[in-house]
Amino acid sequence: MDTAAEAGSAGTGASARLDFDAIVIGAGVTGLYQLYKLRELGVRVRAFEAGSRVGGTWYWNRYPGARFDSESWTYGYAFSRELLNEWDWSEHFAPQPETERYLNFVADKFDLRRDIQFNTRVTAAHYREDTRNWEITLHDGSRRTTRFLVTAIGILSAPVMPNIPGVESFKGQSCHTHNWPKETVSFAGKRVGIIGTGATAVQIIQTIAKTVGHLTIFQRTPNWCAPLNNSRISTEEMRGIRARYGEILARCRETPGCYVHSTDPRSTLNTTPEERTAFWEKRYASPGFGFWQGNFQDMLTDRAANALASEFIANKIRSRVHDPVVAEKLIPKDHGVGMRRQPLETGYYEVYNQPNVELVDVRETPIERVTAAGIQTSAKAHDFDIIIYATGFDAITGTFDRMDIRGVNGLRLKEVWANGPQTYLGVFVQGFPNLLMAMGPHAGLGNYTRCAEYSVEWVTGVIQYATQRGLTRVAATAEGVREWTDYVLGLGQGQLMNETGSWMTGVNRNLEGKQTPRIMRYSGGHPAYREHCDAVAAAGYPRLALA
Ligand code: NA7
Repeated sequence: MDTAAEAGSAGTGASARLDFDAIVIGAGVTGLYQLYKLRELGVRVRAFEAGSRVGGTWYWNRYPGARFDSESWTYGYAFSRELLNEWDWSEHFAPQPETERYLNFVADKFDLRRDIQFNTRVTAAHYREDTRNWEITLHDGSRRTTRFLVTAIGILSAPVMPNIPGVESFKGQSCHTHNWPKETVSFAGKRVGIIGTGATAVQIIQTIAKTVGHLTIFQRTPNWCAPLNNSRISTEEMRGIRARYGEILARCRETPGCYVHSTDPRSTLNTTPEERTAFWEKRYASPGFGFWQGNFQDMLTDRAANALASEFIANKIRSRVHDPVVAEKLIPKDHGVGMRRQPLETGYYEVYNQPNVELVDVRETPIERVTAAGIQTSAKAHDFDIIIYATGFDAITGTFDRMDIRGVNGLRLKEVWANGPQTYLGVFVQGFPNLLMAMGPHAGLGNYTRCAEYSVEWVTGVIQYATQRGLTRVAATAEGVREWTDYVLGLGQGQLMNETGSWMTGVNRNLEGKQTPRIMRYSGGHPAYREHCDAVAAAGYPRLALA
């Protein structure tokens, strides 16, 4: 359906006078499928995307070494058997260019681009109670009206630069990893500084270390990294994967994080030291998130169990890094293994054995400022040609906060969530009718596409239910939000991950008000999340106010 004719018409009470029935913000993994599903429903829909092409995370994060940490063949969309049949993955953990190609292939196959407006950032979204619709403002000041507004904005799409003075004064090349340039950046012979040692930094460091002239890594908090154990997928192997897609996807549906990995039912301390060492050796040598998602069931809840698993990894680091002083610096001391999202690596620790690589512990020698020539710490001046900011994101709620989202009576979403997200099922917020968050805070989170597909289908179900019945106002109730929020906060208690500062608990030390961990995710496992949401849909959405 051509929507151009409707665009620009003034929003009034009748849906036909609104520009769209539904607007989707974002054309990444979630937004693409959301657009597909809403189009299938026959509603007038348009997606707005800040990037110049589809892909979201896989469009922006084009830094060297960016790749999956989830098995490629568990990450692709499952909704189309034809798509599963047509796409071959070349590696068990595909690099970013391949994933970006995949998402473009999906956009082509389903002719999605004709309903996406690219290079368009949504800056504001205001709800109008009199006409029960949303009016969104684009970066050029123009506006569009819609009955339903669906956010598909990801959880890691608001990059944050470090709060270090002088960042603008650097005369060389520099950028945040999220905003990596499309042109190839050459590191050969260059003096490079990188700030950060999260999952992103680990991928870049191990990649550019192969060609860089000199690399200085500024580390504040080390992370517990485990080997990715990636490999190529032969044609024959891909054929086998394709034949097993049914089984693979069924397995992903059963595990808490929608990965192929699931925890071992044993408790760590009920095993002998020999048994657990053998088990961990196996996990350490296996591909993907095995050590994090496939460990003993108490690894992320029992401190003693966690300490033993941490010591196992610490010894691996000691055995791989030649200089014992450097090795100790690379071993986290303030949190245990798996309490933050585990970075996966390929030769990361060996990088520190290279003579042209230097580790700077910024807790010992803090960065004082960025200068025209490089980075000045309390100990010395480091001169660079390139500075990379692998400093992370204002995760989960940050992208919402960067838009001016206002609900009933001008209520600001940022203020409603000032003390942490409050949602109904991670989809609705009280006071924001007709706003649906695909992959919102407090929803089930894990292997991203697996969770996003479910989220999109559930959101689509609500819109279908409303449109079929001529309902024009779908709103969360106070009880619904209170019950869900209390339930999610209760579930998260006792999870060591929720006590640790990281993007997963909404902590970003560069941002005011984001210094202490909060429960940002539903932690009851995706199967239970789906069961809950399915029951709500089957009962006709009892905790929503429908009119
Ligand atoms: P992360 O995991 O949030 O990592 C950001 C890193 O940047 C982390 O090591 C931070 O140290 C460091 N950082 C941030 N600001 C500073 C300052 N001012 N000084 C020194 N170091 C700083 O983001 P990533 O992009 O690596 O990964 C995000 C997710 O993307 C990842 O988990 C995957 O799911 C994909 P800190 O730990 O705060 O001390």
